[in-house]
Amino acid sequence: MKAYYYDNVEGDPRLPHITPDGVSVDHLATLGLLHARFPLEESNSIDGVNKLASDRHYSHRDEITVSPSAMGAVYEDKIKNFFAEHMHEDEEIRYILGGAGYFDIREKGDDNWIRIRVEEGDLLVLPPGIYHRFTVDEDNVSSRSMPVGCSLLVVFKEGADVGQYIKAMRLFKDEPKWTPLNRGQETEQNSFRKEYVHQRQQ
Ligand code: KMT
Ligand code: NI
Repeated sequence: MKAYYYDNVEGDPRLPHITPDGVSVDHLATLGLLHARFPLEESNSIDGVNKLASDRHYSHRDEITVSPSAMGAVYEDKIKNFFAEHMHEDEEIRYILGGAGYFDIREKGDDNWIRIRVEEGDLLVLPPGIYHRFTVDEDNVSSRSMPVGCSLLVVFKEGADVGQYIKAMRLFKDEPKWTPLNRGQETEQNSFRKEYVHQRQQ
C-alpha cells in the first residue's frame, strides 16, 4: 500500500497520477480509513482476515475480478461506474488477492483526492459515508520490481491475467450487495454521510 495526493491531471485514471506528496497511514486513519497487510504467502493470513471479519460482525464474502477478460463487454462500463465519486451506507472492506488498483478517497474539506495504491495482500476498510472511487491500474506487470537494465524482460506469472487486473475479496455484514450512492445534493443530506462528517470533526 502506498498513498499520495492525486495530481488532478486530465487523462486515463488508470495511470498513476502520482505527486511527491505522500500520505501517511496515520493521516489515513484520521479520515477513518484502516489498512492491514495479510500477505497471501503466509499461511495464517486468512486467519487474520477471518478474525477481522468476525470482530466487525461480517458473515458474508465474495470475490470479484475486475479485468477485460473476466468482465468482457461490460468492463469499460464497470470501470466508469467504479470511478464515479460515490459513498456507501455500509463499510467497504476489500482484501486484494491479486493484481493492483487504486482507491481514491476525498480529503477532509473534500478538495483533494488521496490515491491509495493497493496490491496483493492489502486489506482496506473504508468507513460508511466517505466519498471515494476506484480503478484498476494500467498494467500490473510493471518494471517497478525489476532490476535496472531488465526493463525489456517481462516475467509472466503462469495463468495470471496481465494488464488491467485486480482480484479482491469483498466482505459484507449481510448479503453481498454493492450500492453506490453517487455524490450529489442527496448524498450531502444522507444521514451516513452526515455522521461521517461529524465524526471527522471530533
Ligand atoms: C467500489 O466500491 O468502488 C468497489 O467495490 C470497487 C471494486 S473492488 C476492487
Ligand atoms: Ni465504493
